[in-house]
Amino acid sequence: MSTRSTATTVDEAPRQRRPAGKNIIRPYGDMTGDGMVQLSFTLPVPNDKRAEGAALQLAAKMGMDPAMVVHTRAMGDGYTFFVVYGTVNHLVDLSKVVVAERDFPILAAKEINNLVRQRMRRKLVVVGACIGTDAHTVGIDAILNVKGIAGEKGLEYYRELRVVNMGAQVGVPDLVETARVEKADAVLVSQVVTQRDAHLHNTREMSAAFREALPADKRPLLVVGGPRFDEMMTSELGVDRIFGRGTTPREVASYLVDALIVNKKKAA
Ligand code: B12
Repeated sequence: MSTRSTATTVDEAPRQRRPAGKNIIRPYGDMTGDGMVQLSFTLPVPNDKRAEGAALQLAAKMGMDPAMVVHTRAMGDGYTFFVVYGTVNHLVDLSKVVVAERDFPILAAKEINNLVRQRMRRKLVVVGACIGTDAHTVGIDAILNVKGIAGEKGLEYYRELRVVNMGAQVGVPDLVETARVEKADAVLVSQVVTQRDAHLHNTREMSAAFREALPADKRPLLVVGGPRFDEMMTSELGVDRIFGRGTTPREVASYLVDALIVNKKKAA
């Protein structure tokens, strides 16, 4: 049920304010529908008047007109951080917005435990890790560790789940081997660093390694998460599900029982 999650921009709007229609909207800054947006970026120039001019030129080329530089800060030698505030003329057509909808119910911990106990008759095994050089474990720990996040306990809290958390900077061969030895039902991988698309390369490497190492019926459910993933990219990355920022452990536990027990809809 995956289609790309972009807000579609449509035709250029006339400069004057327009009443927002039911589906057509524009940004709100000082007054409804005034089209005002705020943008931040860094340019490789020292923080001076010329830098502000350069920021305004960029803003104008991006369609912000008029635009104001409302904040500048030197970022070390020869770099300046800007916040620019200005008007854009694009409209958003809400009827054309497509996102990855949640297609499973959120269950209570008790229901999750009951489903695992009654239908699997053994513990559901989850192996988690941050792979590649990524050492950002806070996200995966929030999902796996008892302490959890946002008032929800992590997967370790669920009596019928067995969690193996491999921690940071785990190599893909190690992950595959651990998943095999532990007989993982699901592998949960976190990728936070996105420089040079590292999260995409690492995820593709991981899913290819599982496909190579294990036949389809022995392969665990492959789940990745991190704040900058496009949740629509599951098939491109060869994984069953992608979770983005703000994910909670109960959402993940509910997905696991839905995919592994209720609907058995492993796809990757
Ligand atoms: C804390 C932090 C660190 C800590 C990490 C400590 C640790 N043990 O995790 C330290 C100081 C070590 C660190 C180091 C670095 N960091 Co850092 N770090 C951050 C910071 C401030 C917060 C990240 C965080 O903890 N978020 C809170 C968690 C709860 O959120 P989350 O990760 O998004 O997880 C949620 C969801 O995404 C999802 N989720 C995440 N993973 C998974 C997995 C699964 C399976 C599922 C289902 C869900 C899921 O669920 C979670 C809960 O809702 C961010 C900036 C920011 N404000 O986000 C930068 C940031 C991520 N770091 C960054 C960078 C560049 C680095 C360094 C390269 C800096 C350097 N030059 O050394 C190093 C890299 C180290 C490495 N080898 O990875 C950049 C990444 C930029 C990019 N485009 O990739 C950021 C964005 C800062 C920035 N604006 O530049 N960092």
